[in-house]
Amino acid sequence: MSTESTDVVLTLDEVYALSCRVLTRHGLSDAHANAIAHVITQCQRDECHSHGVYRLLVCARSLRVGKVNPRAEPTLRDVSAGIVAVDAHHGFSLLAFETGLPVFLDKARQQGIAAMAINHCYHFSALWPEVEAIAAQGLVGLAMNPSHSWVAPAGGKEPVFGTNPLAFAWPRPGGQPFVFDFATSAIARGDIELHARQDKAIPSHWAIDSAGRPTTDAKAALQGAMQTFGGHKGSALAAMIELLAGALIGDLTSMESQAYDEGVGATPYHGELLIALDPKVFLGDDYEAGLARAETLLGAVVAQGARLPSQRRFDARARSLRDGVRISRALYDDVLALLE
Ligand code: NDP
Ligand code: PYC
Repeated sequence: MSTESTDVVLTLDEVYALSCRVLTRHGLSDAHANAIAHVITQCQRDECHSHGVYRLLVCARSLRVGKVNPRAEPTLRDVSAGIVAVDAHHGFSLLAFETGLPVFLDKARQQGIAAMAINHCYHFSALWPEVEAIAAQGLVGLAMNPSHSWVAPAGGKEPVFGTNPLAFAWPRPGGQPFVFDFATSAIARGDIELHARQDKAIPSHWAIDSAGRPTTDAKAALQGAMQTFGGHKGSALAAMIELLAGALIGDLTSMESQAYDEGVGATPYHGELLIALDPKVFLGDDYEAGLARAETLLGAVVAQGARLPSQRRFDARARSLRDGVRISRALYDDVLALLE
């Protein structure tokens, strides 16, 4: 660890070890702590600050309020040839994802398409590590989940939807996959929380205050309602995610998750839906030609100087692998305080 002015620089091994210490100190089993530390380290490595080391504070608070089962052992249910369900039994989602992944991928390879429902989980993480894990196996991946009802529908002022992320990954021959992962709100709530921690103003299109007026005050935004991205389009996608990754998989919507929380301030409790598609099954003998056509398409984007989503992350990843990661002294001190 080295320090420079107000930042602290950590190696990735140090981030992982610190995360494990904090999480086990708060009662998590080693299996949960390792799964979570792995994803938090990946997010900090890729400079996804809203879902990196900052999430240790969120996990610790969620454990302290006593709702999460810190030693839950996920169980699998073989729903059909193309569907597997993983019950997280009130634990965090990430161990459930790891537990279900091999069966889910197997089903996708056999059927060409498969779905995995994760149920009854506390969820705080970014989705790109999960769709990247699917693409690393040569499959196309989609993931989505509700959260707490923090977001007003386009045209309304009262929170109904969660920040509902949608992530997609497409495997590319010999390179990083094509990946996007975004909240269907204008920004992840974690980003507004980070602005509030630092007393920084937010853009006025991110949220309205509790009186329904656009606000640049991050704290007022957290008390009011977030806005969807792209107006009615983000609103429709947010609704789709409530339906697919809530009602369809027999789990809570964001409104229900918020009510379930009873005001204690834990991370949202609900389900997640993942879909994997195998290009080898879809394309058969045309597999290589199909992937080559995808490369032509993606090449036409970058050829004109536009960037692909996730390119910032991949650049940050290369930098962090070389130089370590940088977090603010204030955040580092707050994380260390969790060990006291
Ligand atoms: P951003 O708006 O920062 O980024 C969304 C996506 O757009 C990323 O893939 C990003 O790639 C890409 N992107 C950004 N700018 C450009 C550009 N100029 N050109 C091309 N692509 C671009 O993310 P959000 O704030 O919406 O979400 C952040 C994270 O929060 C996500 O990982 C999401 O999973 C997580 N989240 C989790 C929730 C949960 O319930 N668990 C709820 C809500 C969000 P790049 O990263 O390379 O910039
Ligand atoms: O940043 O919106 C968010 C979020 C919700 C749950 C986890 N992250």
